[in-house]
Amino acid sequence: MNKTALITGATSGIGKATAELFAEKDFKLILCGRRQDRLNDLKADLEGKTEVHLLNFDVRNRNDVFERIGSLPDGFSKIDILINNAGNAHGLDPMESGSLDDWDAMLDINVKGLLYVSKAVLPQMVKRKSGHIINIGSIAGKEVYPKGNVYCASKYAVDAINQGMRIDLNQYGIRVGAVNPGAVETEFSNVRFKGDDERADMVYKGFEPLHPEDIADIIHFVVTRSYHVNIADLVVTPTAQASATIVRREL
Ligand code: NDP
Ligand code: 8X3
Repeated sequence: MNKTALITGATSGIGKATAELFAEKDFKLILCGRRQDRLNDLKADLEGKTEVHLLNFDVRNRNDVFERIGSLPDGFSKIDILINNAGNAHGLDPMESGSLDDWDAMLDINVKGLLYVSKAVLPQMVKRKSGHIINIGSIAGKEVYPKGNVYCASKYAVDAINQGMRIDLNQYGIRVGAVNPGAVETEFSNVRFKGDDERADMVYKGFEPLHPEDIADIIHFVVTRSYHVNIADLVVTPTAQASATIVRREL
């Protein structure tokens, strides 16, 4: 059996694809999300390949985060790899008309949720002087784009937290790195546009976006380097995407 990985946001998109690939590669898995039916289905799919433990919590609920991660059963209590992936955009509106609820959601989930989960996992890594944390940022954490405002702010925060973690955890030999994707076709845009699936589909029209499996593959590459190699920060886009706003489409 390989190492144990805890993946947040495993019920969909990048997190789910990473869980599936890691199961193939014999990682023991702690899979997190809020949608229990999806967690159950994923466990049923992967259990023939590896050992899976499910944790249902909202990353915004700090008590639940600490309670769930703090009560892992013996076989899963040593976490080697933390993949801070849970997150989403909520809305795409200019600053003056953005919704406060959307802003709260993005900052509470993408920033504070990532911090809560990290804080719950870190003590054991610090004690062992080993561990690897992968933070899923975004191209939105490298470039601000029109109407991206608060989502971009949340991902710039992930970029800063990734750097801060790497600096502070250096003394413990804990590896820290970020993977920052451009456009990946997942449920991301369906969530951003609140169920307007037609608008969500338009985001990926006329070019081949990244697939969640592409990012899973890169995360797997990052965590399987020799211990002396730390991949600190990666930006990954579809070939058709040159920047957050420049995408070559053939419509
Ligand atoms: P999906 O919407 O497909 O998946 C998001 C995942 O996050 C789901 O598993 C969801 O699970 C989980 N999640 C959302 N909110 C919460 C919450 N409050 N508590 C716990 N879990 C939560 O999107 P992606 O796979 O695309 O997104 C994964 C990460 O990648 C995000 O951080 C996103 O910002 C980032 N990203 C995505 C890009 C893209 O183009 N798709 C590009 C760059 C970065 P559940 O609802 O079951 O809780
Ligand atoms: C997701 C990519 O460009 O929609 O983080 O912000 S983008």
